[in-house]
Amino acid sequence: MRKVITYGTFDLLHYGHINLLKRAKELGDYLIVCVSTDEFNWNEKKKKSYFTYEQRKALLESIRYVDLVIPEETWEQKRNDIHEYHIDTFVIGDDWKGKFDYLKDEGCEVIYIPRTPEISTSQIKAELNNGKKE
Ligand code: C2G
Repeated sequence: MRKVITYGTFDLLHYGHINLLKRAKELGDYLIVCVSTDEFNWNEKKKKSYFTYEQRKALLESIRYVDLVIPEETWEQKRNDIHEYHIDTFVIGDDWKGKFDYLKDEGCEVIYIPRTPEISTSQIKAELNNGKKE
C-alpha cells in the first residue's frame, strides 16, 4: 500500500485545496493530511484561521480522498511522520517548491504539485471584506 502525506492549514476549504488532495491521493492508496493546529498557525505562520483546528479536521475527514487527519504542531515533525506512518510520498503545492527536498534523505519521494490559480483563502477573505462578493 503506497502511503502519501501532505501538510497545510486548509482554512475556508476551497476547490484549490480539493484539487491538491485529489491529485495527492492519485499518487498512492492512502492519504494522510497533517493539518496545522491553531497554535502552529499563529506561532509559526502568523495565520489566524477562520475555522478552528477541530472544524478544519472534521471538514478534511469528510473528503473522499482523505484517509487520516493528524495535527501539524512543528515544522520539524515531517521527518518523524515519514517513519512513523511509513510514508512513500510527500506532496505539497509548488509554492513550497524546493523547501522540503531534504525529506528525500528519509527515503521519501517529494512531489510539488502546481497550485490551482486564482483561488486562495486570503483572497476569499479580502473579497468578502471588500464586499466584492455577497
Ligand atoms: N493549495 C493549492 N492551490 C491553491 C491554494 C492552496 O494547491 N489555490 C495547496 C497549497 O499549495 C498546500 C495546500 O493546498 O499544498 C494547503 O494550503 P494552505 O492551507 O495554504 O497550506 P500552507 O499554509 O501552505 O501550509 O508544513 C507545510 C505547511 O503547513 C503548509
